[in-house]
Amino acid sequence: MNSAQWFERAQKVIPGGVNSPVRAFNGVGGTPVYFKSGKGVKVQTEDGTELIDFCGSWGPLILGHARDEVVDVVAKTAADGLTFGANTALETEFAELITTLIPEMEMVRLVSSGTEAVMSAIRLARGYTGRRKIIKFDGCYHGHSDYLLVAAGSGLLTGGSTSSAGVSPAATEEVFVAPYNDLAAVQKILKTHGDEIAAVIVEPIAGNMGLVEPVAGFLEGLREATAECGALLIFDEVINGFRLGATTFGHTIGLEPDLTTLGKIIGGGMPIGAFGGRAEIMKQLAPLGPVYQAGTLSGNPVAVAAGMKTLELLRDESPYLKIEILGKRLADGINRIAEEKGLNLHCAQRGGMFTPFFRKEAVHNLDDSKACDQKAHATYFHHMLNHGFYTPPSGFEVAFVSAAHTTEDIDAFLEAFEKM
Ligand code: KE4
Repeated sequence: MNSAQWFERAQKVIPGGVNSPVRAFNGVGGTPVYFKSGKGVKVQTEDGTELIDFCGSWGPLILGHARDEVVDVVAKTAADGLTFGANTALETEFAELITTLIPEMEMVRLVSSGTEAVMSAIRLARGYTGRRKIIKFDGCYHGHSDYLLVAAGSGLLTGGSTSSAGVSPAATEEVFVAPYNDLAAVQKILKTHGDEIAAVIVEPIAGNMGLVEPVAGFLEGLREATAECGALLIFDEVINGFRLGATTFGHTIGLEPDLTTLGKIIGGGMPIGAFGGRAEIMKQLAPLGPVYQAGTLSGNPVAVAAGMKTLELLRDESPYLKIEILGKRLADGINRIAEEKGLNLHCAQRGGMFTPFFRKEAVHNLDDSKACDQKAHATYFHHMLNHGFYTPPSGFEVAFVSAAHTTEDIDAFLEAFEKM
């Protein structure tokens, strides 16, 4: 069977044929590609084709597919037991590694997804401050817990809506939404509601409306404004964490949020999320404190083994300069070709993250991103796919260069792009 046949069969038993909406190709049209296997930068599909992958499972695969050391430790750990629902030495060693690499995290709690990490961090912020309301940013996506599905990014943008049915108004009444990079808008909300705000949550570098970097002073301003009114600042680093260095982006720029959420890379491809911060906040969590949070597979040994090995490899090999050089080569190449061919696009890039935006003007927020030509993005996506390159099937996502990519992969990508 090929991808089209699998997709037809899947739609009979899985809503939309997918286990996550953004995989449905609504943003680009056509039939989703079915992956069969992956190794390094290459994936084999159910159509008998081989693709060079620049989506990397939406971010976890900074070391590429099926890195030997990670697969080996997963196999070994699994042979000793898949889950215990009891404490293990490994989860303690993992927590020690995370809190060593992220000094701002005095304590950390493991969960099984980024959504769970953010949902738990928001509940903790509300419990710690005794306040209810939160501020988020238009186009930032923080997983699918009810109160964060307001003006969200990622898959909610390819479905045409940025809020979701089924979310009770009671949940969203407590959410203020400001444009990303608009510090004045946040200050205006805090002027009236500052003493009601439990937390401001932000993607320090936004990755769910395409790659949108913070303008100078934006994050620093959020830190100052939240400290002033007693709200907690939450950096959602599910994409950013361990992306540009073997730590958080907040630590890299010397900005300390009150809580940080993590996911993707820290699981090395297995289901893990985490949230952490100062001990005095984290100790509000059950069983020590009144904020309840739990999970059957939290700290699961197999997932922890994959994450631990991944972070150890990132700490020891530090592939970040190589990834930055390759990312820049790719973005500079796309921008050069766009200039030469008069294509209406520019490529944003930071480290291994990149997004070709189909408009010339810079993109600083969701309105800018939505003003891009999504039809042109779809044409780009399918052109690259037909030439053997897999990029995210949505213009509102970030593509990823990994440590497994080579200069040859980048140049081959650019050669194909040049044929647009
Ligand atoms: P998960 O629950 O999908 O592990 O993480 C939610 C999440 C939280 N915070 C940020 C900044 C995120 O980017 C995400 C999830 N990212 C999307 C893609 N940008 C996951 C892809 C999908 O939904 O299938």
